[in-house]
Amino acid sequence: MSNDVDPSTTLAAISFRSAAFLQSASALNNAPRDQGSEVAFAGRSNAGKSSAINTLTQNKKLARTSRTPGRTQLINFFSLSDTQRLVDLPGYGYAKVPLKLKKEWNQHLESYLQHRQSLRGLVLLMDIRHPLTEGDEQMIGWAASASMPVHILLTKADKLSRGPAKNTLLSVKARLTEYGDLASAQLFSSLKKDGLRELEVKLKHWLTDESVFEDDTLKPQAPMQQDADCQVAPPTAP
Ligand SMILES: Nc1nc2c(ncn2[C@@H]2O[C@H](COP(=O)(O)OP(=O)(O)OP(=O)(O)O)[C@@H](O)[C@H]2O)c(=O)[nH]1
Ligand SMILES: [Mg+2]
Repeated sequence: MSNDVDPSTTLAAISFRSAAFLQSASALNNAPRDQGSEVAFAGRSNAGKSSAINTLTQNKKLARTSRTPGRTQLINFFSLSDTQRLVDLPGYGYAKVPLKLKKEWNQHLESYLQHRQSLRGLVLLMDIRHPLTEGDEQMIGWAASASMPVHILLTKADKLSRGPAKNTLLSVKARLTEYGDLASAQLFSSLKKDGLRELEVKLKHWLTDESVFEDDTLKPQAPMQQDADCQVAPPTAP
């Protein structure tokens, strides 16, 4: 894709390994202060968001993973430094969640993409066997309308052999061409640690590149100013 990052680029060091749990929030009005930079991991329930964060940070206990869909129900914030964060968002598309809750959460997600000033990019995870669900398309649409860069991880790539995996990647990339430089995609496997370097390069770019910050001027002003007394929840036990 046109916005693939050159892995040889020298970027300021970010130690993903030093990631630490910061806080959980049930909604965005009790999220950490909206300053610095953060990258959020979104996707359907069970797509592999928490696993990808653990693979990236080389810490199996950081984000709770589960075979049961809908496990991550809070927004979990992890700090990489005083000014950089990773965010594990609750998954969408889980059939057993009541419709009213689904609608509420959709509004939160859209609002987060539109108004979170510190959000530099969205990592959108899709199980390679079921890419581009209705919920995924909705996320891409919201991100595009907020001029928010999206990087798609086709997760569990170990479940397909090389040829079919590549074909899926090509068809997803073809779907993204209309978004130009705002959207990119790669194969990823937490199990095999495939695609890790490519993801690291993308995240380092988003979390450190000054040009990404210029996009702030394009974003609407945040109506959801964070209050000083953020509600801090204990980390979810592994
Ligand atoms: N084979 C394989 N399984 C994976 C991979 N990544 C995640 N899984 C499995 O998929 C299941 C869901 O992973 P999670 O990381 O908990 O998914 P999630 O997107 O955080 O799920 P929610 O929090 O429920 O939205 C777990 O059983 C993981 O072990 C992968 O790369 N390969
Ligand atoms: Mg999770």
